[in-house]
Amino acid sequence: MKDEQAAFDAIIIGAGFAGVYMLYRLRDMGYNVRVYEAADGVGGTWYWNRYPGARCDAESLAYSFSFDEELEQEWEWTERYATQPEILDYAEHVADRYDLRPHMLFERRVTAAHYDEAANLWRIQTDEGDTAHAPILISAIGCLSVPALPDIPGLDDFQGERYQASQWPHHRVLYEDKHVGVIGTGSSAIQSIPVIAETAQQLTVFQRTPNFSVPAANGPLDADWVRAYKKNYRAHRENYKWGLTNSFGDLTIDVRHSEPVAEFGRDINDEDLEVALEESWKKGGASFMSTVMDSMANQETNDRFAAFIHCKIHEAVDDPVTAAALCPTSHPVGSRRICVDIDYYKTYNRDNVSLVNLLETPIERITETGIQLSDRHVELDMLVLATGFDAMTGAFNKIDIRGRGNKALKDKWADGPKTYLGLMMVDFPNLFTITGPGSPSVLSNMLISIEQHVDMIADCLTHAKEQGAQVIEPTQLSEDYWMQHAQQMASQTLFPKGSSWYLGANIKGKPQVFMPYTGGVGGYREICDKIIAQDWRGFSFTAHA
Ligand code: N01
Repeated sequence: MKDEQAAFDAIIIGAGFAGVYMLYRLRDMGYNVRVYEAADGVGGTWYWNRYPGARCDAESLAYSFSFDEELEQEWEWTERYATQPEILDYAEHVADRYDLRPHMLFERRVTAAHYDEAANLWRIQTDEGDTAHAPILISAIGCLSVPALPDIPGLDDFQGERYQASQWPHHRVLYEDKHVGVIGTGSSAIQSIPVIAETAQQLTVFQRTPNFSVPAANGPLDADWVRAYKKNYRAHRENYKWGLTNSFGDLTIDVRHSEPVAEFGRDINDEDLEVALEESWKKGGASFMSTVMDSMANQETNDRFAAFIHCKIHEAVDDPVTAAALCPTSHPVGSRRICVDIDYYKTYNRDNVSLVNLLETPIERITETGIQLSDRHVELDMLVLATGFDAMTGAFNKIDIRGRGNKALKDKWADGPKTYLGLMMVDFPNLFTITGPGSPSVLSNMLISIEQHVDMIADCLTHAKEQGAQVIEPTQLSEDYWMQHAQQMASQTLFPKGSSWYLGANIKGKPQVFMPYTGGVGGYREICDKIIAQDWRGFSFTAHA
């Protein structure tokens, strides 16, 4: 089936969790909707990221939809942190349970989206030649969906098996009897390294910048515990929405368990902090960072967290040189997304695993048979690239998006993304960006942020209808204010010190602007709710002439 000049009430790009829920809401509102998806199935990030060991670093019971109490009661998660296959099953279950697939076209990559001002329509094209239009266009393209290839000479010369973590093949990849090399030590690598190490003959990890990682303390979920938790699901969900237990959720029934032990690092002495961090470390998960509330705002507090993790790395890794190389010193803890691992550091004690510190022996080039370092050649049968993404703006730049007066989004964002609330943009009327740059998105549990944005978009469309308006757009003043506010908020944190993908620092030539909103899901929701209560302050709703 192919769409030719097909007319819809709304077009959604992407069938990940954002696209799925947006479709569910709009169909319920009586909209005729089409979803275009590049993959041959739903799931978005969980469709593509099939690398070994891939699992969520937010807890399953929190990283799931809350919009339907029956759905949340009936779905059974098996582990504290769900694996990629289980999350993909869940996404497929949701699509089937609500009969959403008939509205989706798969294996269609939207290549262009142009706003036709005279008709007040978004006209889209796909790589399969589909053409369609709708007054409303919704981007659900994900924040981390465009892989970044490393800029290393000779990358295509390699004659062995080569895989990209975020584009992992669907067939089974075998490591037995193979010399495997992994480039990168971000979340994807840190999850896959312990799994590859189990069967590879030899695994060599090529590390440029070490990352901080905390243990997941993963395990099967206890049925009685889950039953008790689900009795209070509504209350837990409410907490997550407002960030009361921090955005990563909480696995204890007693929500107080995860409350910070101090607001400021200065209020807690070294001994007490050590005890508190030890308890958080044992408990596992990224909520380790909220043991003291100013860990991401105060360098001294952060340094104490860093020192604690350095000790843990030295405790876990037998070889002191390897341990020292694994200790991050170039950035504050959490300023690059903290990793959550299962036995990552201990993996370096295996006889078949070695670490190459690229800061000492950089890669000169990739060869037909391996990697040429400054001092030696490492022979490889398989190369795994876990080298990250062109985050947050990369997926937008892949589409030729044009607004009023044929203005290209690429030009508007030439110095960094500009949005109102991460949700809409001046000169791009009726284009909504779910978890776009300028919203909490990647700094939050994505499911919480997705639901909030989708509900807000649904309310916004209802409001426009009630007003008799067909054109929705933020004002220039509100967009400028939001960008200024978001940058100011970020500057009060340690995040910008991370030289991370949050800033676009991992992509050559990309403008360095801190992209996600650092005010937290609760603070952000409060602002959005106020804006709505004040008659959608900062948005203009006009009739199409
Ligand atoms: O990517 P990354 P990722 N030579 O950008 C290295 C989410 N996620 O896919 O830092 C050598 O973090 C690079 O080194 P450096 C999560 O939000 C979530 O791992 O540039 N190395 C770095 O070590 C996460 O933060 C889950 O010096 C090169 C690595 O590649 C985000 O995705 C799981 C290089 C890239 O790390 C991205 O994580 C996985 C070169 N030329 C991912 N180029 C969950 O659990 C790059 N590197 C939900």
